[in-house]
Amino acid sequence: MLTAEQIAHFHTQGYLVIPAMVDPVYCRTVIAFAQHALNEAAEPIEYEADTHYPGAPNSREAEGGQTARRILQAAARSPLLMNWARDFQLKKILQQFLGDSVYLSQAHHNCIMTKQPRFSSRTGWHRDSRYWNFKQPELISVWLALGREAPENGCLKVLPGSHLWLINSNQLDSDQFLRTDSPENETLLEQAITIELHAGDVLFFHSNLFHEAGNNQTSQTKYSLVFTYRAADNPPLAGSRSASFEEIAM
Ligand SMILES: O=C(O)CCC(=O)C(=O)O
Repeated sequence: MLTAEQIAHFHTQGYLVIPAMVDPVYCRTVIAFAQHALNEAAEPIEYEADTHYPGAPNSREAEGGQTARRILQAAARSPLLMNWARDFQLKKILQQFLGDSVYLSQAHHNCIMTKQPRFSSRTGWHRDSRYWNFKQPELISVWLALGREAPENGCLKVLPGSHLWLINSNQLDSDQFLRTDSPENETLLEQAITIELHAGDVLFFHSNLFHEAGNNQTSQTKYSLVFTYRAADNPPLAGSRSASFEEIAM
């Protein structure tokens, strides 16, 4: 169970890291699973080229265009991944934030994120909730580091407390990224902190928390397993992409 301080940290800062929550042996097994999926090009996969983010290849046909970014639909791929998505200890933690009845969304994240050395892109400051459609933008994503995550391989940065900020549309660009060229955002962006993780560390973050990540400048692929959860009384809006996959009760 989390301490009162950990719970308060999540509520005020919008994120919480639990170090060494998962056995590194499990992490290595998931990396091996991911490498096999990449070698087999086992769809569904999102490619760097699909994102059109800075640094991504221009198309799937361009040099590096076959570089994967996310191995999608992770939970349904194997009991290996589903077991962590529905882990008992994880459920107990999520219940402290979301109440007794917690659902795993298969429509969002639900992936092994890969950040590969040669063709990885940079992700600007954004809230995951920008394209998600739920009654409230109050979901929690659970980011399991499968290996070391540091600035040199493109780890996450977050703006602490930004899940509570009121942001005007003129502070965002047309894709709803926080504009880095806006004087209004200067003091906000100065508050950024880097989330360095080791294999087995778990980052919990609110779907309204602004976060960004750089590209991978090392020679090793970075892997993270990421799932998203909601409370029972926060269903996806009917007909939206958020409702397009069955949800799984924890
Ligand atoms: O690792 C990254 O590049 C960032 C991923 C991310 O922010 C997201 O998928 O929402």
